[in-house]
Amino acid sequence: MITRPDDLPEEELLLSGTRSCAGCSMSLMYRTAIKALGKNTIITVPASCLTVLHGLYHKQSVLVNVIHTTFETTAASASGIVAALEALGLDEKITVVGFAGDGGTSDIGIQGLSGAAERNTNFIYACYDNEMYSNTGTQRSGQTPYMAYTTTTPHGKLEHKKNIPMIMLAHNIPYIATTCASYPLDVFNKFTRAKQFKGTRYIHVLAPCPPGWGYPTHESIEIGKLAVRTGIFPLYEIIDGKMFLSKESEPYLDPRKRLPVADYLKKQGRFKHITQQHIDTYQEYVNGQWDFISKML
Ligand SMILES: Cc1ncc(C[n+]2csc(CCOP(=O)(O)OP(=O)(O)O)c2C)c(N)n1
Ligand code: SF4
Repeated sequence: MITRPDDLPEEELLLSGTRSCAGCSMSLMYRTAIKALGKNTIITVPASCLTVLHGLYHKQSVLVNVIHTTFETTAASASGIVAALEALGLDEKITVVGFAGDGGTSDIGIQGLSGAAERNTNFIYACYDNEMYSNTGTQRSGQTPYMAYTTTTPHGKLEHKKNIPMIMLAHNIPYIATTCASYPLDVFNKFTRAKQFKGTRYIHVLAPCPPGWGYPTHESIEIGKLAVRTGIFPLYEIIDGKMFLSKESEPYLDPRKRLPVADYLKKQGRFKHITQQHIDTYQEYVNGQWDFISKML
């Protein structure tokens, strides 16, 4: 486990000049995640902003092997790669990773993901969660939070987020973690830890998106930290079914230490239409989420 930015490997596997937007926290997170994964990795990526980040053949922005697959097939594609590596006797040497957005994970890709997890396929599945279908102009996904504006929820989404890490927990897989692009050391450590397990490992990364969420490009890191400090996005690991709160989130088990959810919501254009009643509902939801977590610890 590393504790200082200086401890991150110096070699960059994500090259400068990607095609992601200014201030994209997904690209920052990806830079750190692939440092942890290393060059002996095959990543399969469905249609998403991450496809765009990689660039167009024959110019590419990464030094790891990447396969672009169709929107719904991330986990199925990873299962095929794992089977091929096993047949070639290379499965101990090469890490297979499915890396998808929240739409590709919690909506269209969930069937393949559930099947692969049920088989305990030997791969890491990482979902970067920008809470909408960003690549196609910000439509609602199952991960879009309550009351957020998207082009398909013009008055705000009426439902709360789908809890994908808990759905993954129901598959009895050995490793589950949540992390956030604002905490690169946590991102690095969780991808490194995931590599140490065999079977299906799932990492859910909150990745703020300036154009989709409606805040200035230089605020991505602060917005992600506010998601953690308000308790909206708890950071934890679940190892063989046992939950461990990460140190970034530990203080917020105590409700008095959590910042009010309004501190987070009011900084983002996607919530600018919300009323005090919505904020109260949001706060109750977050408090309930922590009651649930405290029972799991
Ligand atoms: C079957 C299918 N339906 C729709 C699309 C169009 N499409 C491409 S990327 C995308 C959005 C992906 O959203 P998400 O998985 O959340 O990743 P993000 O764009 O946010 O990075 C959509 C709808 C497609 N490529 N294939
Ligand atoms: S739309 Fe959002 S997630 Fe996609 S590249 Fe731009 S900032 Fe990143």
